Amino acid sequence: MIRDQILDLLEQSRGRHVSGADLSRTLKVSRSAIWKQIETLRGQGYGITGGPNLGYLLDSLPDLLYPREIQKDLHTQRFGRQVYHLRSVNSTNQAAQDLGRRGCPEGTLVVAEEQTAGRGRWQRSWWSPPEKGVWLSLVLRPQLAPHRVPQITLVAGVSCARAIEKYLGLRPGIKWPNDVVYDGRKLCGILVEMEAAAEQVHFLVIGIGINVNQELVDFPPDLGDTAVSLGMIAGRRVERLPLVRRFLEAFEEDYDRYCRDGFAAARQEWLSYQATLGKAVRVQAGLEEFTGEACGLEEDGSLLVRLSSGQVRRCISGEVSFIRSWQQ
Ligand code: BT5
Repeated sequence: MIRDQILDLLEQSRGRHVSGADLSRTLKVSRSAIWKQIETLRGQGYGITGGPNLGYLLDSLPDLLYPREIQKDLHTQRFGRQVYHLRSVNSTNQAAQDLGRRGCPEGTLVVAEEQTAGRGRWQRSWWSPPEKGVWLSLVLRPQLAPHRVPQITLVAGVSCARAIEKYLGLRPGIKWPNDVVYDGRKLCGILVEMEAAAEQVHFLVIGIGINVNQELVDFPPDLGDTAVSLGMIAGRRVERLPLVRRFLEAFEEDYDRYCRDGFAAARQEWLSYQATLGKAVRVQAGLEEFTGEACGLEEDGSLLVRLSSGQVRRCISGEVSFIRSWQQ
């Protein structure tokens, strides 16, 4: 695309003006066509100074998750090779589901600056204010039986924690099954949705929401005590693009290993980040609710909870909340 070619040329000569005539000659389009594209790029947030006579200089890049910017320095084979960027969408999971049904390739990424109806599990909502976080979904097509899908949630949680650690040097924890937390506050949520027949997954949509640059005062009152952003932890503004790239790289690696060798390696990593075991918990699983001590992670990713009777319950899915004591 001509706009990308203009950006490439401006980037290659950073610090030096590139004349409209040079751009027009190299790209074989008129100078007025160049000018029009420059105006569009400015509208997209690229800081381009100068003009047709002075030449053009690229001063600054937008802090937006444009496909071109994500793909720069992205070391993946499939994840994020096709990117749909949306300024605003109801839910990136919804958009990715639509693409999945239309047969998009594995690794197709939908990323939005804002979600107006971001969703969590069980019809809960996910607060996704404009440009403050990473709200993305990936379409995956694993050869997998539906009952193994919850393991992918754990794999994605590990990848997310690993990406954050690699990028910022902060070591988050994972609360079973899908919350990436820091000091007990929720930093990131993961929602895996599937389209499947009885024995075989058609495709999965993995939705990830990471709070990045919200400040405490930005959070709605009901999240103020339970949520946190990377910026609040790091004490500075955090760039979102490298985080998206590190996540895609970590997740592609972990997902490929999972598909090839099974869950064991991800389980070990999950255990190294876990922030659940040894704690008193209340588990809500469907209509059932019970309390106990989270005491282990099964080979298949289920959580083990020891009840006060000594009996150990296995949870495949459910909501875990921490409580003060389970021996009431
Ligand atoms: C989750 O659900 O944690 C999954 C969230 C997945 C969000 C991503 S964003 C991209 C993709 N597109 C979507 O539409 N969704 C995915 P759950 O475990 O049910 O937690 C939901 C609960 O977390 C809510 O009921 C709130 O209490 C809390 N919450 C909502 N927004 C939050 C936020 N930004 N930060 C921290 N906690 C939040």
